[in-house]
Amino acid sequence: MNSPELTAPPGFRSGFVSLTGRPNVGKSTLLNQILDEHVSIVSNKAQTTRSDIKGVFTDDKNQIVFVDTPGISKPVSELGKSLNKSALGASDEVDLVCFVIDGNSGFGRGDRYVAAKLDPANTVCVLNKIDGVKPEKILAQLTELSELDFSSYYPVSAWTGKGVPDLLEHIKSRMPEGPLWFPREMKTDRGEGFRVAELVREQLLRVAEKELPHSIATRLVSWEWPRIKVEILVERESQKPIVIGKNGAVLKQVGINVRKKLDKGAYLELVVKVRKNWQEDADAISEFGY
Ligand SMILES: Nc1nc2c(ncn2[C@@H]2O[C@H](COP(=O)(O)OP(=O)(O)OP(=O)(O)O)[C@@H](O)[C@H]2O)c(=O)[nH]1
Ligand SMILES: [Mg+2]
Repeated sequence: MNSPELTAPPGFRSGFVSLTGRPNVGKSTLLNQILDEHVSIVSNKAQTTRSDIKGVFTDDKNQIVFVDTPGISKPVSELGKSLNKSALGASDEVDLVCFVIDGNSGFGRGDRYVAAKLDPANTVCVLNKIDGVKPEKILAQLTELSELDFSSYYPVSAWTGKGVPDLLEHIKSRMPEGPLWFPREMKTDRGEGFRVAELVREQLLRVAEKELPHSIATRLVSWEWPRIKVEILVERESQKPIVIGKNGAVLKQVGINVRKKLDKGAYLELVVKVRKNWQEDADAISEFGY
C-alpha cells in the first residue's frame, strides 16, 4: 500500500517530461513559469543548468514531473560531455520530451543537432521567447519546423507566460494513467543546500564574462542554521579576484542578493577556492554533482 500522501484518486494521470534543447533557449525559465516558483536557476550564459533538476507540477487530476536538463551542444570539455550525457539520458527515460527552441534567434544548427537525437512522435516542439517576435516570423518558423514532424507545436513566452497554460493542458492530455510519484506539496527533488549553492552561482553568472561562467562551480559545505557555508570554486588563481571583486564588493553583493531569497536570519559565508582545470577533471565534475 502507498502511504496516504502518495495515494492517487482513480483516473489520475502522471508522468515524466523532459525539457530539452540547446543551451540558453529558456528551458529553466519555462519550468519556473509552469511551477510559479524559482526551482531552477536562470542566466543569459550558456550551460547554466548543470544537472537534471526535477520540478513537480500537481493538481487534482495530474502530476507531471518535469526534468530540466542541461543544454545540449557539441562538447568542448569533460564538463560539456557530462552535461550532454545527463540531458540525453533524461530524454530517453521520459514519457514525453518538450524540445525547446529560441523563437527570437530562430532554429539553427545547434537545434538541428539536438533534434536529430529525438523521437519526433514523442516530442512536443516549444517555440519559446515569442514576446517581441513579429507574428509573421513566428508563423514562418512554425512552418519550417513542421517539416520535422514533431507530434505538436506550441509557441510560448516562458518569460511572460503567454501560451504556457495551453502547453500545460496539452502535456496533461499526453500523460498515461499513473500514481503520485511525489507528495502533492513537493515542487522539486532538490534540497535546500543545493538550492542555496545554485542561487550563489546564479548571482555570480550575472557578473561573469567570457570563459568565467563555465569555470565557476558552487557547493554547500555546511548548514548549521543560521550559518550556511558555500564554497565557490574557480579554475585559476587569476579568476579569484574577479569573483571576489574590489575589496570583496562582488561577493558582498552576491551574499545580499541570495539572502533575500532565504529564510530570515540566514548567515551566508562564501569562500572562494581554486580547483585547477576542474572542467576537465571527471572526479571533480562528479564531486560537484554535475
Ligand atoms: N525574452 C525572453 N527571454 C527569455 C525567455 N525565456 C528565457 N529567456 C531568457 O533566456 C536566457 C536563458 O534562459 P534559461 O532559462 O537559463 O535557459 P536554459 O535553456 O535553461 O539554458 P541552459 O541551462 O544554459 O541550457 C535568460 O536570460 C532568460 O531570461 C522568454 O520567453 N522571452
Ligand atoms: Mg537551464
